[in-house]
Amino acid sequence: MKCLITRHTLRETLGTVFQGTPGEAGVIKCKAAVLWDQKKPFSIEEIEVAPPKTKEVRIKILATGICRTDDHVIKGKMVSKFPVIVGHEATGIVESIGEGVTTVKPGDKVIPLFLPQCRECNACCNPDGNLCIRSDITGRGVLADGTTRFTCKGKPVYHFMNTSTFTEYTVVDESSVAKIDDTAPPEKVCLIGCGFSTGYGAAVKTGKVKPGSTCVVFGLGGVGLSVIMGCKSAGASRIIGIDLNKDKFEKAMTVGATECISPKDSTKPISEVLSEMTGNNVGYTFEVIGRLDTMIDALASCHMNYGTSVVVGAPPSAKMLTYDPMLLFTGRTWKGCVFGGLKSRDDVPKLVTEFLAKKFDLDQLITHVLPFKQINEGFELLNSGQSIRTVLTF
Ligand code: COD
Ligand code: ZN
Repeated sequence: MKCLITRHTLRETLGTVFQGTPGEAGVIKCKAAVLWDQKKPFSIEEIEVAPPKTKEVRIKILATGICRTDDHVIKGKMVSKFPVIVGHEATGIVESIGEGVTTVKPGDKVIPLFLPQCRECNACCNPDGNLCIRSDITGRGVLADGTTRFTCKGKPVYHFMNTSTFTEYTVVDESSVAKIDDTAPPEKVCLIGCGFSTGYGAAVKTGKVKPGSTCVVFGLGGVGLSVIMGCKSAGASRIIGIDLNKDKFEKAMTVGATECISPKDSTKPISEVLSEMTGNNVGYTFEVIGRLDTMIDALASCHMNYGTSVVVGAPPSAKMLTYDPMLLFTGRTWKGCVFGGLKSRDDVPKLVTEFLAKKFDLDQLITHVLPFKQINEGFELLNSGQSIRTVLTF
């Protein structure tokens, strides 16, 4: 797709960049997938993308993954204002920067970050924290200054989770962008912007899986597979995958599971099955489904004294959980994490470097690659369960 850029000319290379003074780039007209309302398909529209203001960065998107959270907005399960440009798992090139931006420059290859890292708030300053105060978890749909950079047919269009990547160009706050290695393949490392890191970080950063341990992963979708990769990379000697759908087992074994079971194969509670299988030695469990019953199953399945259970799946909103506190009294640790507990601006570039060093393989997670304009087809693949990750290329 071609973009019409006013006031300045872009180089037609990967480094499509504005060469002028920060803060002086013009408006860009380009194509974006706009959601005008919930429960409606995406509409490919011409939009205007305003130049980045102070401490903002305008990015040309090269590739973007489709994540279940984007679909939550379409289905109305996640609060959002409309019209909106969703998408939050991408790779791009910095096209221009606003005044005061110091950590990226035009031409840099970057990953936009749905979880910002301002490096000033309590969560950012604490070595164990990552839920930056600037995260847009309430669906404000605007940048830090309270306004949007997108317009379409004369109407403002809202941002999504500080990223909005289903567009040829987006604008993000500097706290929501990480520079990555120039040689990284955009259509692969975009997964490090969400799905992969959410699972992998849950194992290596939040769970702190120890070498030689036994891990159990409940839910073998793309995020669960990434948890398995994290457990493997941390040196777990036994990784048991659990899913109702046995079709998920083969891929799980390919990425590092040592065995897979379905809860349907036994009448016993899954915690008993796992205890028998492992000689009562499950060090870590991960809930990667987002269900209340499996959160309790996962907690009960780790060792009663030294076990750790990590909630990775987002719980259904407005639902409460009842559990026997004895499960915790005996010594278990129950944790949760967003983005795997990773500090986004610090850890995303490191993960890209580790990917380039072949520490893990993202190809296993990418089942489909489609041109951006086929975005609605990409969501059909997600909803029919045919895809793990679909990546859209521009
Ligand atoms: N028992 C066993 N397996 C089950 C059960 C069950 N009762 N129910 C479903 N499953 C299996 C399904 O067969 C499927 O294989 C798997 O669980 C779920 O996988 P997917 O493909 O639906 O989903 P993922 O892996 O892409 O993502 C699932 C999450 C729950 C991790 C995701 O929806 C989520 O909550 N992500 C974390 C939230 C977050 O960090 N959001 C920020 C930006 S995304
Ligand atoms: Zn996501």
